[in-house]
Amino acid sequence: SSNQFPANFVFGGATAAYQVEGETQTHGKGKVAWDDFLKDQGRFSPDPASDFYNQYPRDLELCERFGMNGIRLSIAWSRIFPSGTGKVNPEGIQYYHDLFKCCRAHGVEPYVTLHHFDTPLALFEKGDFLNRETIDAFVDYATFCFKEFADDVTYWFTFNEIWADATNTFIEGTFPGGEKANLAKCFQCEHNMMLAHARAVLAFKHGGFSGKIGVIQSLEYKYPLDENSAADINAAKNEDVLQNQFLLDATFRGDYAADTLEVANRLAAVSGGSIEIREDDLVIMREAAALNDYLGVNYYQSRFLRAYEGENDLHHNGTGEKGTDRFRLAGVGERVNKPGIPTTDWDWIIYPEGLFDLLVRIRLQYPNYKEIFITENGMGYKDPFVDGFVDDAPRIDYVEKHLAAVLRAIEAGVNVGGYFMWSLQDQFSWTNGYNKRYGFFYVDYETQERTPKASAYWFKRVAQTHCL
Ligand code: BGP
Repeated sequence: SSNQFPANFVFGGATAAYQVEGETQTHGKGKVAWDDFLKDQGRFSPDPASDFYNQYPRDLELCERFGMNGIRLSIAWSRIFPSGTGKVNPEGIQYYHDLFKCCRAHGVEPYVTLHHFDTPLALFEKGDFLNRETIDAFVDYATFCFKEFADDVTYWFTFNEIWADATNTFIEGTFPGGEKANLAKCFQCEHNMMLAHARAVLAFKHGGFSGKIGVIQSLEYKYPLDENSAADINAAKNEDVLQNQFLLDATFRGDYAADTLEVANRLAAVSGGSIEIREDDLVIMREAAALNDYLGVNYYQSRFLRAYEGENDLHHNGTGEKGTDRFRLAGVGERVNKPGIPTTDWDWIIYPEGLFDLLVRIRLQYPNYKEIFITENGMGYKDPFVDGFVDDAPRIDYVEKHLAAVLRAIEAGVNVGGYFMWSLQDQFSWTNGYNKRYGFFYVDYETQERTPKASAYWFKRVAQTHCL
């Protein structure tokens, strides 16, 4: 089997505005729900994070030095429209022009996400994407960016991880305004965000902008714990529809297959609700489905499911104390691990085979997909800083195995255009703070000093030789 990536394959690191920029209350930026949520929680602050607002020239110089030809960035909606709609903030607009120009100067192509968990507070308070007004506002904001940054940006993504936004808000309850086990709201949020995606795609394509556009989904392969148990198979299917198939159908079909709808409606009813899907929505979504230029896949882990009919029992391991995570959702299933499969300190299952299985599945189930970018993949690790260096061998091992899975998928006929490790530099993690590090570049949060880790040197060789 080949260990060679295609000649035009993109190698890069990923970031998100709120997780790297800092300066969350300055330079005219409007508030997001996270600001007060984190303050009230009192565990950690999003300021200064990796101070990317000021440090980006250094980080982009590092990208160039370490062989990367791409970077994932997001625009903070509330830096452009502080209240979500209406008046713009010229300083925020100028900041992104400067940032994109600096990317070009270093030969690093920006892949830009419009929304990465950071709806402006004014819209969040009115119901976020459960309120259809937010959809209109998002399309206006997206269209503004397509025009304003037409000369700076070629590659767009509408949303980052619709599933993560929906489940962390409505099932796990770890994001602002969080509720637990509300399956109906989770599906409604997914549908409304996919409608917003579809409308933004149409605005882009009908507006005659050049460049490409797609959406980023976070996918996990769902395996039944016991392949011979009908109940476990059903649990795996439930979770698959919740996280994967509902969103992939919306992306590539523009509507929902009969088996998708059957599961979605049944699960929504478990929490006493229903999903509103209008016929007009599907007309828009079907048109957009044919126009996606690519799909971004964020992949960290897969799941083994067993049937579960007890009480809801959800506990998020947000501290890195191994073995504390629990996900048992009545009527859906229970996530368990298979003996012998390694996990991280945050109980994330390390299973590169799942990435291969997912990529092949997309090719088979959604043959109109065109191209896939791995827009996030990486390993949260405590990264001991010893004698001025971080030897993150477990991360290298993790990335190597996942890149090997990508190569196997390419051999199996899947069109994968690039890989962005999460994350470029160490950054703030929404529900874990700062001890869960992911970066190629170690960040000393006191001094904002960057130190390339062993993984950065390893990745440089892969990126330069295109060879694993
Ligand atoms: C994805 C998000 C990122 C990032 C990453 C790691 O869900 O798109 O924003 O945070 O996961 O997750 P965590 O920070 O929870 O470890």
